[in-house]
Amino acid sequence: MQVKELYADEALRIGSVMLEMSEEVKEADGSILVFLHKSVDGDCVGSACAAVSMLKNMGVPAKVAMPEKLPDNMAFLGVDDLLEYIADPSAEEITIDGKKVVKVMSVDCTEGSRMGDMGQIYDRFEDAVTVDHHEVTELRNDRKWIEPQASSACEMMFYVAKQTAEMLACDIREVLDKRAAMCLIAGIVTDTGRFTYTNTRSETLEAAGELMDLGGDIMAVCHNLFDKKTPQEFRISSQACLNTEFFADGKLAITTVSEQMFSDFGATKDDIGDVVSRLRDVEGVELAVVLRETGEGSVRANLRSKTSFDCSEFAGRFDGGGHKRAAGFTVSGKAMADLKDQVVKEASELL
Ligand SMILES: [Mn+2]
Repeated sequence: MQVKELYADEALRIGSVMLEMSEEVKEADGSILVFLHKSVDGDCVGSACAAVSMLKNMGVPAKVAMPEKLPDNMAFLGVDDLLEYIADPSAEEITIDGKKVVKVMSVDCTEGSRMGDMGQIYDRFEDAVTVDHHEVTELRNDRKWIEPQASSACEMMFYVAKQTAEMLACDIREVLDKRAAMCLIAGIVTDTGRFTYTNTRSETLEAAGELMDLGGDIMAVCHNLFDKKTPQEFRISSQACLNTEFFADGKLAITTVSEQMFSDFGATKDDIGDVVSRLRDVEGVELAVVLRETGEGSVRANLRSKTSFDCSEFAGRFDGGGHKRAAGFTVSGKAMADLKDQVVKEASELL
């Protein structure tokens, strides 16, 4: 089956599952929470906000269950009213706007273990509706659309919105408003690295084109998510680049960012977000790795590869995951220098 037809079928299926779910929730006078992964990015925030806004347009109270604060560079999306920060995820009954949460959805991730504290809530529901483009081997069922060929969860959500509008025989704007279009384009731009990664397909560009017509502003997204730099972001990322070491005949580039560096520069993890792709862009580099101390006694690794190295498989060795060209993992109870040595040794054998 052509990818496009596949998208259409699956998007239609999920659109009708969402409609069905919203009817059930209306009857129960309840609400829906939409979950996303920890270390939030443009794609999970964009697809979650679009899903919430679609559900609201279907007439049900819905919110995004945020595992952490929204990064400052996403403030331009203006989505604060769609986000819920749940102080006690272990509480027996979770309510939003006074309505009990009776159904859940997840976007850009499938497993509760990737959702931080919010996973405690998500894992209580067995019938979550899911839209995800990460490779997962299990956890598939007829309420989940998992499409590793899609560039982003946002691209998938766009096709869901499109098919839902078709099903309701209404204008897509009634399902997906201008703000939601902006959110979706933000995720597509993020996960395709502004349409430069190999996950950019013609379907991706078609979706982006239609989203532009619906009010999605690619220029605003690129400026806010990529080009705009605070002075501390500029300085710490430059320093991280300067500290880079090369191994395996220049095929492996690796740098580390310590807690000390973060405090010296007055910077946070969001300020080094683009370092790993800058390392990967260096001629001859196949695998780029950024290790950073999280401040919680663990070290986070971000991996990017250029053409052949399977980052997802490598991250799997450390209980992490992701995609072939971009993945990550977190290791606790190991010094960053030791983890670096281990990564250099094991990755060099594969390069
Ligand atoms: Mn994604």
